[in-house]
Amino acid sequence: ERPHIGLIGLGVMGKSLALNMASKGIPVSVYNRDFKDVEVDIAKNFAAEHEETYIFPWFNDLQKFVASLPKPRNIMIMVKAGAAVDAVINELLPVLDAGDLIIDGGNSHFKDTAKRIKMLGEKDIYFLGTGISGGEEGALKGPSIMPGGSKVAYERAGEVLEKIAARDPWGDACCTYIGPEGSGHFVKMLHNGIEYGEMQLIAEFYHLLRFFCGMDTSAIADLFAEWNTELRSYLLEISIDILRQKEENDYLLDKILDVAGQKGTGGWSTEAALELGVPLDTITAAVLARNLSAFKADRIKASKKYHFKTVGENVPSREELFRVYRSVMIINHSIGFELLRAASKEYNWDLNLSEIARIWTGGCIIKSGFMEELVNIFKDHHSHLLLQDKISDELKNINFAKVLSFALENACPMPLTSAAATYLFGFSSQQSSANMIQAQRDYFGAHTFERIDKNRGEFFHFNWKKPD
Ligand code: NBP
Repeated sequence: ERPHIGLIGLGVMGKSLALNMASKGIPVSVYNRDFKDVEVDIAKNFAAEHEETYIFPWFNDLQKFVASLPKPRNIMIMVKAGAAVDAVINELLPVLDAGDLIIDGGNSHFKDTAKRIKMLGEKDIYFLGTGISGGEEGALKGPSIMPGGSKVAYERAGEVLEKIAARDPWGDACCTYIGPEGSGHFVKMLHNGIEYGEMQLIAEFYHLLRFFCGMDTSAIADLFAEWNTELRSYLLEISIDILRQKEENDYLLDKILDVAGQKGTGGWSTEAALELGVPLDTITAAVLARNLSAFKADRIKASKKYHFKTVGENVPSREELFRVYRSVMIINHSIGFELLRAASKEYNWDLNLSEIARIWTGGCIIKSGFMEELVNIFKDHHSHLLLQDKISDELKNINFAKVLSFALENACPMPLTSAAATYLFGFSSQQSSANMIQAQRDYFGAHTFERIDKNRGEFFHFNWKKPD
C-alpha cells in the first residue's frame, strides 16, 4: 500500500508539494490553520481549486486531520521556520501515537532540528529534518531533498521523498539520506550559503559590466548566455532572463530598488563556520554585501561626499572576465563543501560529499555543470577541493589581478571576487601573517607561541621589551 501523507501548511511550498505528491499517485490530506475572523478557508479552497484533477481530503481542524490519517502516520509540516514549527509540534503532540513520523520540510535551524529529534524520540515519535530546495517550481515539479534524522525514519519516508524529488542527469532521485541529527538541515543551510555566494557573484559581475565597463543590459545578457553554454548554471540562466525582461520599453531590473535583506540560512552558515573554526570568506562576504545594501540613505549621502577618481582604462577582456568568474565559482563551492567536511568530522555525521553534490545537480537553485563535475571529483578524492590537480591546474593560471585591479582603480566593489581571490592566496601561502599575530598575543598577554625551530606542541613565552 502506498504511504499516505498528511501535509500541514498550505503556503507557497506546501501547496506545490501537495500537488507534486498527488501527481505521483501519493495520497495526500491537507491541513492549514483557519483564521476565524477572515472568510477564507485555505485548505478547503485549495482542495476545491484542484477537485477536477485530484482528491485532497482537507481539514481546518488539526485533531480531525490527525485522526483521519492511517497509522503509523506520516505528517509533513511546511510552515515558517522557528516558533511556528514548535507551535505545530506542540499542537500535534497530544494527538499523535508512538511510531508516527513528522517530516519538517522548512528551513529550520539544524540545532532546533537536533533538539526536536531528541524530544520527540523520547516519545517514540520519529522526526526527519528535511531540507527542500528548488523554490515554488522545484517543489511542484521535483525539488532537491535533504533528509536528516534516524535511518529508520528515512526508511519510512524515503520512498515518497525520492518519488517527488527531481532526477539527476543520470536518472536517479535528487534525494538521499544525509545523516543523523540536524545534518539534513545543516546541508540545506549550506546549500543556501553557496546560493548566496553564487547570487552575489552574478550580481557583482553584472554591476561591474554595466556601470564600469560601459556594457548595456542586453549585451550583458548575451555575454552571460555565452558563458552559460559552458557553465550551465541555473542561477546564471535565470539572471539572463532577468536581464532581458522589459516592462513597457524599460528594463524591469533598472526599476528594482537596490536593497537586499538576509534572513536566516546565509548568516547561519557563517555562524556555523565560526563555531567550527573554519573559513567561510565568500559566503560571509555575500551576506555582508546584502547588509551593506540596506543602508541606502547613507549610501546616497556618502556618494555625494566621496568622489573616487576613476581610471576606466585596461578593461579586462571577455575571456579574462570569464576565467575569473568561473574561478570564483569554484572557490565559493570549495569553501562551502569544506564547511560540510568540517561539520561531518566534528559532529560524526559521515557526510558523503559526492552524494550531496549529486542531489544538487537537479531540482535545486545551485544546480550547474560544475556541480556535476563535483560528483566525480568527490567520489575519487577526499582531500580539500583546491588540492585536486584538476582544480589547481585551472586556478593556478588565473589572473585575478586583471579584474580586481580594474575594479579597485574604478572604485567598483567586488566583495565576493575579492574574498575568493584573497582566500585562494591565503590558502596557497606557505608563509602566512599569523607569526606576527602570535608575537603580538605573547607581547601583550603572555599567550605563548610555537617556534619553527622546535617541535609542534611546545609553547614559548618571550620577555618582550621595547628596544633601548
Ligand atoms: P509561506 O509563508 O508561503 O507559508 C507559511 C505557512 O506556514 C502557511 O501555510 C502558514 O499558515 C503556516 N504557518 C505559520 Br507562518 N505559522 C503557523 C502556525 N503557528 N501554525 C500553523 N501554521 C502556520 O512559506 P513557504 O514559502 O511555503 O515556506 C515554508 C518553509 O519552507 C519555510 O521554512 C521556508 O523557509 C522553506 N522554504 C521556502 C522556499 C521558497 O522558495 N519559498 C524554498 C525552500 C524552503 P497561514 O497561511 O495560516 O498563515
